[in-house]
Amino acid sequence: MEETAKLQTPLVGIIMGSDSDLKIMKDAAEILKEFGIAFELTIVSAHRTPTRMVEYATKAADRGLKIIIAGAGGAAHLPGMIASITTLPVIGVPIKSSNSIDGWDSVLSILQMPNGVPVATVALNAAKNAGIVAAQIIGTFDENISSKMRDYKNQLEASVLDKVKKISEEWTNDFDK
Ligand code: RP5
Repeated sequence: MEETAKLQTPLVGIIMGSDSDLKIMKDAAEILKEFGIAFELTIVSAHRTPTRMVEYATKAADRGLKIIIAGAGGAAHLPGMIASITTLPVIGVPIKSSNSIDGWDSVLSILQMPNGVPVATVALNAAKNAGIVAAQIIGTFDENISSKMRDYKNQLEASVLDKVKKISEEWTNDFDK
């Protein structure tokens, strides 16, 4: 499955402001690999490589990307600036980075976009969820991915029910009787 994801034209662009974001953003890449969705991953910095940022956002749709996942921390302008240029949906990942005060700076910079230029913002450091949202969007036009998403959700449910059983064996629980 992973090999397929590498050979196909990427559908999801994962970008981040710095290589220091990779420890978080790799979670988006890993879940996309699990779903067998082709992606690319690179650094695009709004502040340090503004020309590259404009070029990336301008060419993204024509290159075949369907969704951009953009992660940044601190004065996290990358997702919003990408969203201001491209017509593709942008999923923003706020990162608690070395220049973050407490993570709220990253969250609010990405979340509080003006009307007309949304960034679909996930929780702090939640790159895995960004990958899942991207897979869900692709699932709206790819039945194979939609079916994998159903399996994924079934697995989540099964793992919790397994824990319910284990806890019930040790503690009292009237609800499931
Ligand atoms: C942001 O500044 C990056 O997205 C990163 O989260 C943060 C710190 O970058 P480095 O100083 O570690 O390169 O633009």
